[in-house]
Amino acid sequence: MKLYYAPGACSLADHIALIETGERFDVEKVDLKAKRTESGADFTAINPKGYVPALGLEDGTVLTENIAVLSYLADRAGSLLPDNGMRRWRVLETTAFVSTEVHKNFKPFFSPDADDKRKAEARDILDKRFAYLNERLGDRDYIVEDEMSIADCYLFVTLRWAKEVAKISLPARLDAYYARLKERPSIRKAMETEGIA
Ligand SMILES: N[C@@H](CCC(=O)N[C@@H](CS)C(=O)NCC(=O)O)C(=O)O
Repeated sequence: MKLYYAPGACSLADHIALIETGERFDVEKVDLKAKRTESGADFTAINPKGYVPALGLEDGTVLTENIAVLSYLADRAGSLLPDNGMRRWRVLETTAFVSTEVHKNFKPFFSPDADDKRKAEARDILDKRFAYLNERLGDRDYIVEDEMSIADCYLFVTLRWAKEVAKISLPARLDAYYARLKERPSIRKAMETEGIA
C-alpha cells in the first residue's frame, strides 16, 4: 500500500492509522500546489480530485476520502474500528463529525483569500465543536469509549491545526488529550516522517 500525503494535512490521520495497525506501507509526499508527487508523477492522474489522502492498493486501485480510507485501513487490519456493535457506529459517527463539522471549518485558515471576518466566524463554530468534544471526552483517554480508534487519529490532526494554525485555545481536557496523543509512538513516528515533529 502507498499513502499519498502532504505534511500535516488530513492524510496524517491515515499515516497514524497505518502505523497503529502494523501494516507494511510506503508513503509519497505530494506538492498540493503543483499537483506533483515527490517522484515527479502527476498527482491528478492518481487522484483526479487533486487532494490527499489517496491510498494506492496492491492491485492498482486508488481509494480516496478520509472516512473511507480510515475505515478501509481499520477493517483490513481488524483494529481501530470494531466489526460490529454500537461502538462501530459511534466511531463512525465521531469520525464523520470530525470530517464534516471540524475539519471543514478550518478551510478559511488554509485559504489565502479568507479575510479575518471569515476566520473569526470559523473560530466561533470551532469553539462550539471543541466544547462538545471536550464534554464527550470526559475523563477518558480516547474520544469513543476506552480504546484508540480512527476517530482519535483524525481528531488529533484537527487539534494540531487548532493549536498550530488557527491559534485556538482548546478546552482543558481536550488539550490534555492532545498532549498525551502527541507523545504516542505511532503519532511521533508519523510526524517525524512528515517532517513536522
Ligand atoms: N473530502 C476530502 C477532503 C480532503 C482534504 O481536505 N484534503 C486537503 C488537505 S487536508 C487537500 O489535499 N487540499 C488540497 C486541495 O484541495 O487542493 C476528504 O475527506 O478526504
